[in-house]
Amino acid sequence: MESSRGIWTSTADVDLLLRLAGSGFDWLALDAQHGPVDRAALHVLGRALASVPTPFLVRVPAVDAAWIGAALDAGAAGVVVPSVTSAADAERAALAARYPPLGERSWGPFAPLWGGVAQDPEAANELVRCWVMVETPGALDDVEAIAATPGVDGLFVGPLDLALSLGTTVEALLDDDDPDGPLARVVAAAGRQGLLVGAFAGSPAAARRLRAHGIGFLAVTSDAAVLAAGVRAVLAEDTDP
Ligand code: 3PY
Ligand code: MG
Repeated sequence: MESSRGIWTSTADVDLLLRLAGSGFDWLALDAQHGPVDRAALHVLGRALASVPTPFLVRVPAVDAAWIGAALDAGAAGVVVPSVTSAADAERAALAARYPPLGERSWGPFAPLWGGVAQDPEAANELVRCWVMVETPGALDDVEAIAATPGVDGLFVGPLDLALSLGTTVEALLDDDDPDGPLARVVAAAGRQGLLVGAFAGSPAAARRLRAHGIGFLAVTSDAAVLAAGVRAVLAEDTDP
């Protein structure tokens, strides 16, 4: 299990994002599926993050080659592709993340315009990470084929949508220790192909339960959650109003 701790962010505010980038997490995941991060915001955030060492991923809005290319052009170390329902979806995502001859990514990185250096296509193909989300019944049914898809580097579980679409709860999903249960199937499929396996946890308690399944690449919290927790802690400590 490759372990690392990331923070999931929805903000389009560049100053807040830079603070979070320097807060000790191993990586950030900018969520462009839910929230205000559109293509223009992504560009501004990518330019700001080019000046800090913390890598960022972009959760793109859908299986969308244009968005995948734009996220990587903006300097993302990888993409997290949601709502995948089949191995064919996974293949489309993987092809969009790599330049020819491995894929169909179009040339247009912004690093040189921002004072940096563009990775050459071969290096970019080597370094980029294409995470495919497993959060639908279709992806779960096809998980072995998805894991075997060339160019898919990791399986990333979305517990909220997976539970919703399976008609169960996140609690039940995380506590399911059946060796044929959904999380066990994802971990086994990833393991057979030597892939990374990650997930959105959202809280340290959920992260512990996901690690118990062998899932170590985790978005442990989110910008909204740390803000809410900070406010709660301050109000609880200040008992003398
Ligand atoms: C999910 O849990 O479904 C996610 O996509 C995490 O944001
Ligand atoms: Mg989801």
